Amino acid sequence: MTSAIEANCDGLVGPTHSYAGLAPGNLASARNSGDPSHPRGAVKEGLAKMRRLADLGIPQFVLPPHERPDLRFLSAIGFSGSDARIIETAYRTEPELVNAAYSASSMWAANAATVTPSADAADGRVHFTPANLLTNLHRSLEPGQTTTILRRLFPDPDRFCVHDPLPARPHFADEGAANHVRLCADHGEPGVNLFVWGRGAWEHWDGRFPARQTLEAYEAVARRHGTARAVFPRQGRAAINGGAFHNDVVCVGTRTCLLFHESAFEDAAKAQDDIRRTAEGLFEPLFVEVSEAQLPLADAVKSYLFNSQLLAVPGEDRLVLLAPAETQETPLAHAAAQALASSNGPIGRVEYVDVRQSMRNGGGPACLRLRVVLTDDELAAANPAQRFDATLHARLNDWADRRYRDRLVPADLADPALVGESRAALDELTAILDLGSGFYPFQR
Ligand code: SUG
Repeated sequence: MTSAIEANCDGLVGPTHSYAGLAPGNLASARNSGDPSHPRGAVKEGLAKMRRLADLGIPQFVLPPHERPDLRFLSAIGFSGSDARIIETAYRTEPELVNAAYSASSMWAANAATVTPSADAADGRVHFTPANLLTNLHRSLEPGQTTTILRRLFPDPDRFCVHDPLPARPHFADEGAANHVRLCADHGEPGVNLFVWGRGAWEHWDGRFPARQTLEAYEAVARRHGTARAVFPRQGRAAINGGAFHNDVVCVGTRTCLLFHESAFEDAAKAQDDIRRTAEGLFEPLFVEVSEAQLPLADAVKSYLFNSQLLAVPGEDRLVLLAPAETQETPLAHAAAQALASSNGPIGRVEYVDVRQSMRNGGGPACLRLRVVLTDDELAAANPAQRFDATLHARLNDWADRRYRDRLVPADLADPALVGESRAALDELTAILDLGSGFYPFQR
């Protein structure tokens, strides 16, 4: 057996974190649109979560934020002149486009890419496909920089293959690992890969909210990665209509355990059969279904119980559920979490974490991280300066104290000073994380 561990790569919250109501079907994003945000508080919440993981003995990496505002995007659509003039005219005439150009949405690293560990890939390398995120304008600005980021973190082409994103066509709408779950006996063992999709590319979609992931996108990812043991369950239509814009809002899985809400899959019985059959000879899947009676979908979406990180913690026999504080505060979700931990099932205990700034945009603990299963050699080949530990935590806290604003309101995005502040923060970060020269567009 190859020894491997599941590392987490968290997106660092950027200096322009804001609430702009940019994501239809994401109920929290709509609800909090226009509210003041707290970028410094947000980045520190994320850092504290990374620290918790690192302290539990789980390898943790930092993914740097993207350059925002994306002035290349604004100039591509006809705003010209100095940086200040671009911002000023765009904000006056098309504030929604400025909001998109400023979005710090790359923090939700579960959407950065879909990953196939070497144990499941035909050529024995770790494969990544950065998500094209084309359903939402602000997120469609991410794939290019995400590709650069992943190639910096995982540089050795003999071990890692960071593909280009899929073609940016609606047919191949792709949201990365937010709709992918890998089950296995142990991380280094062969796994079963669940690629959960919302709509078929040729199908007429008339749901209340967008279905962001197509089946065809995931088939293409599995094909180019050479992913073994792939199953393709369909997301529940009712779940999408109820605000589960990604499957990870209603489902999470680690090792042999798949925890999901009754509404997560269009046909839950078939999904379980397919998984069981594909896992035959490797492991016995443990399905933990939470019923609508126990936890109504609306409460699941409000509390983000299923957007917890389900962790195999070194030295602990059973899994740990790292849930958002909102789960603790939603009575039925709290009861469901307690019931999971007190039953004799795969989950041994629950911890709660405060990521409220991200939650207010619909991003829970699981949204903030990209999971990458790595063998010891692969782990050693990742950029060491991005490995999170107590020293990096202190450095980044200090950096955020000096570089981030405490508070941002929507009108602040019209302030041209924010462009320079944001660049200065990223320039300093480039050195801290050893990202190399010309990493961001403004540095080229
Ligand atoms: O794509 N929110 C993100 C949240 C992503 C959560 N990720 C996972 N579930 N894996 C989204 O909907 C809101 C931005 C705003 O409205 O300002 C936003 O993009």
